[in-house]
Amino acid sequence: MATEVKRSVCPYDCPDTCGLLVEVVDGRAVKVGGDPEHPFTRGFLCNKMNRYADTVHSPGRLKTPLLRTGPKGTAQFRPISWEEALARISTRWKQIVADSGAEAILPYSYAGTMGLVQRNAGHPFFHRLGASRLDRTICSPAKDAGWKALMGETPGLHPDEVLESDLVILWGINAAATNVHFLHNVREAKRRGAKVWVIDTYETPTAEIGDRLFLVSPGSDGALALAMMRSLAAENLVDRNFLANHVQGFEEFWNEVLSGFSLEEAARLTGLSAKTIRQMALDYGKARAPFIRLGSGLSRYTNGAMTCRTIVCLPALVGAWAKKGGGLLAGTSSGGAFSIGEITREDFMAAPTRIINMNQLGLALTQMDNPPVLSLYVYHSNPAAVAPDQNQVLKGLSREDLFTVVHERFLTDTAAYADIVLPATSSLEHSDLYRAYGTYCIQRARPAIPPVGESKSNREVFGLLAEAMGFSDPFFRQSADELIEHLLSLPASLRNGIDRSALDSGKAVELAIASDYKIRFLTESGRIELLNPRVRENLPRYLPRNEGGFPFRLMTAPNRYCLNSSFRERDDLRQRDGAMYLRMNPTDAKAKGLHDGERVAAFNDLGEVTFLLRLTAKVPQSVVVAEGIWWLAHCPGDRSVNALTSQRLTDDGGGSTFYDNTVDVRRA
Ligand SMILES: Nc1nc2c(c(=O)[nH]1)N[C@H]1C(S)=C(S)[C@@H](COP(=O)(O)OP(=O)(O)OC[C@H]3O[C@@H](n4cnc5c(=O)[nH]c(N)nc54)[C@H](O)[C@@H]3O)O[C@H]1N2
Ligand SMILES: Nc1nc2c(c(=O)[nH]1)N[C@H]1C(S)=C(S)[C@@H](COP(=O)(O)OP(=O)(O)OC[C@H]3O[C@@H](n4cnc5c(=O)[nH]c(N)nc54)[C@H](O)[C@@H]3O)O[C@H]1N2
Ligand code: SF4
Ligand SMILES: [Mo]
Repeated sequence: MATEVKRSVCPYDCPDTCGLLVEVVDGRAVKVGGDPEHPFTRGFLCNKMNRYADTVHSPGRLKTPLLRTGPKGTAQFRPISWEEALARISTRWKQIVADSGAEAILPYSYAGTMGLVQRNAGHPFFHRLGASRLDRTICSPAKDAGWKALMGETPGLHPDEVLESDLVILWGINAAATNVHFLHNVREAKRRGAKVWVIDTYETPTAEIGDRLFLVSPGSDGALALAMMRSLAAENLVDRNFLANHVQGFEEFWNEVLSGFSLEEAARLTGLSAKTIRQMALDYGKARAPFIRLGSGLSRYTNGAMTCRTIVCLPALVGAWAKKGGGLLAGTSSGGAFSIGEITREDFMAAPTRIINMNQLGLALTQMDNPPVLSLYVYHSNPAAVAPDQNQVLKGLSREDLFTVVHERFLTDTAAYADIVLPATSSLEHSDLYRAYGTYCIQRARPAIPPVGESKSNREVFGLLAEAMGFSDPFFRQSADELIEHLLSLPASLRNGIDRSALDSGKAVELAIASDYKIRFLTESGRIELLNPRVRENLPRYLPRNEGGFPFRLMTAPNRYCLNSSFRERDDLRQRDGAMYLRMNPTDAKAKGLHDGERVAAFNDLGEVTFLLRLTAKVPQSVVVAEGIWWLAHCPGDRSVNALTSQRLTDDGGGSTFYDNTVDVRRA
């Protein structure tokens, strides 16, 4: 049988958004590799995706719709036809709408696929239905709020600029796991003489690339940034010319915040010495073109938006933006490349409906009234594993009166609680349009293989549900490709000059950001707004983290072997990950009489989770680390890490606070 090679795109929630080359034999993907012509992928994939064919053709793929036959959570189902599944769903929903109103129905989706069309496919349907709306804030809205407070709509620094930098700071990002292709650029910068700093709360694999590793107390980075800026000003290392021409409010910032913020205070909060902080300021201030890559780790705290906002001030003070290679990359803002409104169709909403924060799903399912949530429709997300306060989420999902439908590729922890499960296509089986959030590339994908089993794409399923509910708008009958053609026919300045035929052929093309984007700031005043009169706190300042009440601060960071709860279907990756470890400093373990390899329980007010203990000096005292999100079936106990994380929100943006939790640990 002949091998065909087809282009596709990595659909996962990763800033790199790699280009793929898929080898197809007889309708099956047999090999997936990186596209050598993709400017960021450069022909190699991460260790998760270089065996993507094993995910796509995994024996665990769902192949037919399923109907629950046992108690919720026990994953007992029998196969049913699509006709029966759609009839059951629409009958139940019509009843709920008649009895309680459509707001009793809640969609829940997030990042299983990042393709714009499939990802947002449910919005028009649920708007037309009049369902409750979901505030999709589980990831990094606090980081966005921090960036926007100063920089408005200014695009993030192009990742290739790092090649021109002489000081690269990887701040709150474990790029070896979450942004591997960026590290290619960082290595090249290093080869050209740049120094690399890593600022984190424990020694991650990314520390290997750093010349210096600075470990801070979790949630204290705002204090570090403020103290560095105070030193920069005190040592006359601020760029007065840049401040005068491009920055608003430095004087107020100095008078009201920086002048009163001592190095000693920052040392107490961060755990770094005052001498170290001052030296960091001197090195940063003297660097020719310092480049900060800001991760989202430090934004997932009750002070997260303010922490990010404070760090975003640093390049403004030293005028780094004016230098080739200098500035800060929090994320690329390529959103304007497409008219997202044509996909989400807010205009289908007859009247604004209530909005439920996705970080508070547990509360919504157990305590909401007027009306209570009576039906939950989950697609491309796994809230039983990824949402905070797992005990409350599972309590809600266990409700006998909650009608839950889950559209999935695998029988996840969430699907185990469904009344009806629908089988979903993988990215190789449907069309989509992608834009990256760590580069300026966009790409179009067409199906490389036919659907596995009876699986259907998000867009197809919402078309069928619309028909079953009697929604007649022709929009619901449009195919994904028709919608993509429509989106591409609408003008957008970011797409000016792109090679449309390259895009249509499946190749990645780069958006053209304005050449003066680092000097013409897209804020109300046209300047970087250290002082921003339009936000609640006019100036950045130090906000404390959540203090918690238990002795260890719990880091629940991503790792290389999974992506949130995705890829847990893969035996090879789980084996390389080892087991669900809790990593702890040997001195802390000794004080508690705990030993490497034993079963321990981490606990707090919210719950208790069993881990295997791993002792390592890479984790500082008073911190414990649980990397990756495990499926319950693979846990040593009956809960995974999010039974320890709270539904508290960030200071701005309504974000999650996954890293701002404390626990105690004992032998299990
Ligand atoms: N392999 C893999 N890749 C992924 C993911 C994954 O799960 N696995 N997740 C994807 C998703 S959805 C996203 S949003 C991104 C995640 O991207 P990021 O949120 O940027 O995640 P990380 O790169 O792990 O960065 C988090 C880092 O912040 C550190 N950290 C936590 N608290 C603090 C703090 O107070 N101060 C400092 N300085 N550091 C702190 C953590 O220890 C961790 O190393 O990655 C995406 N890519
Ligand atoms: N403790 C802790 N919890 C976290 C985080 C953390 O750092 N620590 N990170 C948080 C972050 S940043 C994020 S973004 C969230 C992400 O949380 P989620 O958005 O829930 O992401 P995944 O866990 O990857 O689950 C996505 C699911 O979508 C399914 N899927 C994939 N493609 C499709 C498709 O085309 N259609 C359908 N219907 N299904 C599909 C996959 O099989 C998978 O089960 O997790 C958050 N949870
Ligand atoms: S690095 Fe990220 S975008 Fe690239 S293949 Fe891996 S998960 Fe996908
Ligand atoms: Mo995320």
